[in-house]
Formats: sequence, structure tokens, C-alpha cells
Amino acid sequence: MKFRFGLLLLLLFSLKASAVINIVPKPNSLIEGQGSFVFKQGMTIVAPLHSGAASLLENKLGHAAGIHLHPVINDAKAAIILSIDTSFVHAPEGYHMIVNAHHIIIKAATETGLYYGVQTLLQLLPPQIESNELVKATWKVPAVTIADAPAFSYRGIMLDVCRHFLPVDHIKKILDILAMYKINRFHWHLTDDQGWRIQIKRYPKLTQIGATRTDADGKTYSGYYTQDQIKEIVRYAAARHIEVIPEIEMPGHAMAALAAYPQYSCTGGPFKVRTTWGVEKNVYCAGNDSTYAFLSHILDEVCTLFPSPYIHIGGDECPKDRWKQCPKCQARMKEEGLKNEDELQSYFVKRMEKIVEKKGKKIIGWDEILEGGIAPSATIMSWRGEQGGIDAANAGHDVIMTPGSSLYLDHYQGSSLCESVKIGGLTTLQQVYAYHPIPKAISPAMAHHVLGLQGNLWSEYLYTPDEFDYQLFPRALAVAETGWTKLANKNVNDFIRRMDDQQIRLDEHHIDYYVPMPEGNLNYMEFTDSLRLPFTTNRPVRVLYSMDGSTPTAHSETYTAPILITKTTTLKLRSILPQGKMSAVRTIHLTKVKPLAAVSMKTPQTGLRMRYTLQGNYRNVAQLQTVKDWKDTVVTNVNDFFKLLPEEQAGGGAIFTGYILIAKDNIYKITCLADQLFIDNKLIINNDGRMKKNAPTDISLPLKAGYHVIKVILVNRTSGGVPSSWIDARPFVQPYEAIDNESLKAISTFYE
Ligand code: TNX
Repeated sequence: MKFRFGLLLLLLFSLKASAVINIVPKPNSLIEGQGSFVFKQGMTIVAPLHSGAASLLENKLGHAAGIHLHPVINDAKAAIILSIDTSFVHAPEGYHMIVNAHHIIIKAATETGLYYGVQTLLQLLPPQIESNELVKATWKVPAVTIADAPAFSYRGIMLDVCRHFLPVDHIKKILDILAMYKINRFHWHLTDDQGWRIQIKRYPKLTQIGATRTDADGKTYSGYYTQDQIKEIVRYAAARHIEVIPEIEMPGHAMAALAAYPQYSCTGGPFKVRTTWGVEKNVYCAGNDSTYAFLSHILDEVCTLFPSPYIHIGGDECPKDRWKQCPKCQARMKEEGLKNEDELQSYFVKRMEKIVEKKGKKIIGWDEILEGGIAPSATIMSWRGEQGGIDAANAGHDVIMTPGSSLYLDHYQGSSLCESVKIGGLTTLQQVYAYHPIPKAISPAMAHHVLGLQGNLWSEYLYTPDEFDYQLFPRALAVAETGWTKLANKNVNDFIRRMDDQQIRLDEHHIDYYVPMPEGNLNYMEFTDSLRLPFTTNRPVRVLYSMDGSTPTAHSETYTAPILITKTTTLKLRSILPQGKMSAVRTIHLTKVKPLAAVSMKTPQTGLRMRYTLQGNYRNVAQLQTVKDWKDTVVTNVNDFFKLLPEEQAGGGAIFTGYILIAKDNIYKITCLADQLFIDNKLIINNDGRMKKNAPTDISLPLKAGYHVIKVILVNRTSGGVPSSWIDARPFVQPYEAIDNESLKAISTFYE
């Protein structure tokens, strides 16, 4: 009995603790005390002159609580004391905090430490402290003693504003949130093939031409920051203790610049700002001295705008095709005794390193700058896994870890069947959290070269600013905790628990973050008798659903067990968080059918009939009706479709007709990225008008054994920056119970 009572006490104690303390990143030492501190009107505060930390606290209390603190000078009895005390706290970003019923005392070695102390204090208040409007609440903080300092000095987020642009106000909104979580670096990816986004006064065409592209649908897309706006962002970030590191890409990812100044390419152009994603072959000419002068002049202006000691010069994904053909590049290799084009890239980077050093800064580069020999003072950002980082750190270079599999925030964060189209990959909140920036392969003596980590948000598939938020949050919080909290203090379940409180804080900032979706099954399913559909979520959240086509609300049925379907149904599901925020709605179309019967075929031959045109810019299936110059042929292997046109060249369209052979009566899963797929004259998959990447339109379909008529319509169009390719026309068919994307094989096709 006694034993049980003890357990109960323990349980109550842990419930009490967990109900109150939700801080992210988790402090490295926190001891709970007795009682709490209640904020009251006119309470006194002592702080260093012009302390931004004190203003942060005063503003938040003023806006959300309507409580106005009374600043006093040097009063040891003040209710709230913020003080710089280097004898007590040593870590430059660390802080010490005591909260009891009478006082809040925060000490730090720097203003940054005080600022972080206040951010922690705000997270001890109810989450509505982040509101911009008055909220009724008891503004109290539990008694605690905290001693805290970060595990890593570099805790970064990268935003790609080239593929898609973010307005100044939206960047500020994101910086507000990053500061709450003690992120201290904003890596600003400002130039790329698809857009040049920073005003350079000496080269006005960089933004006059390079900041605008004409997408495949004929619409122009543009945006750039004036130098005044850049300064404003740098100041805004600095006030939040965030250093802004600009990236100017070279020698690759330079198409927007070359569209404006083609004389710095190998061929001389002309070029257009690139409209599709991927890797561009036209790059800066490494054999032309004027290229280096051009880049040096650009960096002159960049260096004055950004106080950071670093300039990121890119260096990733630079194809060597043009250099191999370029007389100037080849002559340069001869003069300098360079064995191959990798060494020419290394020559390029080392030359830029010297230029940047003369301007008083150091370079950061993506891990490709290791190829052909690393520049002596370069810091490496390891993105193609960890190997680049491991090699660089072991060779005594500083390293920032940002491996794609764990820290690419452009990846899916849940099943691709439930999300809008993303670049690919799956990196859940838990996967980000599980990352540790010091791989075992770095020798302990060199581990200090790992400065920290960074989450990268590439924006190819982020068509609106809200989609940036959706991808960033809450995963940026996992980056923040991994950067701040010592490995031994991290715990994924406790982190997930703290999300409930943190998400309310994000709500107050009007951030539409990712909410786990009901995963499992396909979005289109045809069945013969009945189905039992199980759903899961990748974090514990409640799922609501309806079966009458209505949008689920907080009052809808809660999912508890697999859902039984016996008739044609539109099933709608969505998740709901404890504070009431709901996810997007997932709609599943369930149709009760008779299996499609086979047709007879006398003389089957391998292949499909193909009616096609390579000309014309068609946007949808209906427009193909206007084609006049159809050609007819037979393709014997569906895997050969792509040989018709170079992969990234859009134009024209095709209609394939023939038969597929189904081995036995069964339910099959069918995948096709063409615009339309018909089986036995029935429209089975319809991608008309949507982006043709990944496959939320996959369907399950009962088919009888034997031959079935198929027709595939492909409009060879680029949409959303994704070029379609003839190979998209391949249909994949496999037994439904054996769903495994890895083993997708195009089905054999026949014609008569
Ligand atoms: C690779 S990461 C790139 C970017 C793309 C990204 C998409 C890196 C240094 N280069 O240009 O946007 O993949 O995930």
C-alpha cells in the first residue's frame, strides 16, 4: 500500500513538473523550487542601460498582460534584476536565473546571455505572453533555478529566397520566432540560377534582369532586396542576437547573374534566368580574370552590408561541362599546372578566399569545395551527408553540419500522400531531433571544429511565404534544441510533449506550422466488398473524421480503430491539436465497384501505339485537341519513352494506346505521372492541370486476370518549375497488398 502511495506521489510530482515547464530549447540545468512569482502592475526592474533583454520583457508584458514595469536604477531590492556579471557567468551566451516568490534575478556575461535568459523567462509564463493583444491570465512564473549555456556556438537556419522570394516583413516574422528558440545564425541564400535577390549598385542589371524570371506558364516571378532593406534586416536580426551570413553563389548556381552579365560565362550567352529547378551547366568562367574582378566588386558591397565575419561563397553543384570546352579555362589550367577541372574549381575558390580575406572576412563553402583541395581558411558546410564535415574537421577546418537526410527542411515531414508536392525525402520532427552534429568519425581532439548545425530551407516547392512557415515549424525547434541542449539532456518524448505549449506560442505569431496528418491508405480506392482502413499519425494527436462528405469539425467522430467501409463513401479526416488548431483535411475517395473484366486479344505484340507531337506549348489535356501534326509510331519498351526528347525540354504531347496483361484476379495499386490514365475506357488517374511529381493520385483498383485496354495522355509541360518528361507516361501496376515504392516496375504493355 505504502509502495503504491509512493508511486502515486512520484506520478503527481512528474505531472506537476511536466504541466509547467515546457521550455525549448531545454535548459541544461533546471531545478524547480517552491511557489511562484506573480507579475504585478508597476513592479520594479533594474537592467543595464539600453538593455534589449529588458525591453523584450517590458514589451511582451505590456502587450499581452497590460503590465507595465517600473525601471529603477541600481536598486538591489527591485523585483526583477537583470545584470551583467562576468565573475559569475562565463559562457558568452549563457545565463543564470533564479525565480522565487519575491524576485527574478537573471545574470549573464553578455547582453546576449541576458536576452536568452529573458526568452527562457517568457517560456515560463503562459504561452499567451506571445500575444500582441491583451489576454486575461495569471501572469505567474514557477520558482526555478536555471544555469544554462549552449552546447554549440553555431545554431543556424538557412532560407533560400531565390527559388521563391520572402518579403521583408515575413523574414522579420521568422526572425522573431528563431530568436525565441535561441537560434543565432541566419544564413541568407541570396543568389541562385532562378533569381538574384540583392541590389548591387555597381551592377544594376543583376536585379534589373537577374531578379525576374518568366515561368513556363508565362507569368513573371520577381523580387529582390534593396540595400536599405538588407540593412534593416541585419539590424532587426542583430537586435535579436542573430548574425546574418550572406551567401553569394559561385562558380555554379549563377545563371541569374549570367543572364544579366553573360560576358562572365564561358560561352558568352545569351542566357535567361532559369525557370526549372535542378543543376545548371552554365557557370562562371574560371579562366577569365574579369570574372574575379566582377565578383570582387560585388563582394565589396556585400561586405559593407553584413557585419558578419563570414561570407558564404556557395561552391556546390558546379558542373564542369563548360570549363572542359572553354579555351580560357583550359589555358588557365595549363598556366597554373592544374590536373583537372576539380583543381580548377579549387583554384577558383582559393582565389576568391584571398579576395575575401583582403576585405577582412572568412569564407564558408558547401562541401564540394573540398574537391581538388580545400582553401586554407575555409569553413565547410557539410550537406551531402557528414563525410565532408568529417574530413574537414579532421584536417583542422571549422565545420557546420547540415546533412541532407536530417536537416533539410525542404523534405516531406509526413507521408507524401497527405502533403502538397515537396522536393522529396522524409525528415520527420523526430528525425531532425535525433541528429547529433559530432559524428564518431571525428577524432575527439578535432571535435571542437564542429561549430554546430543548421537547418536548410530550400524553396523550390514553397510557392507562398506561408509554405516556408509550414516547412520550418516545428522542425526548426528541433534544430534549436539540438544546437543548445547537451546530448545527455535531450529526450525526444519530452521534447514532443513540450510541443503542445510551443505550438500555442507559434499560433500567437500566426504561424501555420505542420500538424501531423492521418496517414495510411491511398487517396483513391476502388473495392468490391468492404474495406477496413487503419490510420496512424507520426506524433500522438487526435484524428477526427466524417463519412458524409462534410468537413470534419471539433464535434466530428474521433478515430479510435480502423474504419469499416461497406459502400461508396467520401471519407474526410483531419487532426486536431489540444488547443483546437486543426490540420488540413485529407479526402479519400472510396468507390464500390465490380472488378474490370478482361478483353480478348488475338495477336499481342510488345509495345504501345504512340500518337505524338514534339511541338507546341500545351498546358492541359483539352488543349491537345488542337494538335494538327500528330505523328504515329510504336514504342516497344515503356522505359524508352524518354529517348524521344531531351529530359528537361518541355513541349508537345502524346497519346499512348494498347493493353496491359494482368496475371490474376486481384486488387492492384496503380501509379502514373502522366496527365491522364484510362483503363478499359474509364478515367483512372487524373493529373490534368496539377504538378506532375510524386503521386497523391495513386489508386487501388480491382482487375480481372487477362488483357485490359489502356490509354495514357501526356502533356509535355513544365509546371511549378518541374519539367515533365516522356518517361512520366509509364504506368506502374502492382498487387495492392505488396505496396513498396522501391520495387515499382513499369508494367509490360502490348498492342495489336
Ligand atoms: C541541393 S544543398 C542544393 C540546392 C537545392 C537543394 C534541394 C546545396 C548546397 N545545393 O541548390 O535547392 O539541393 O534540396
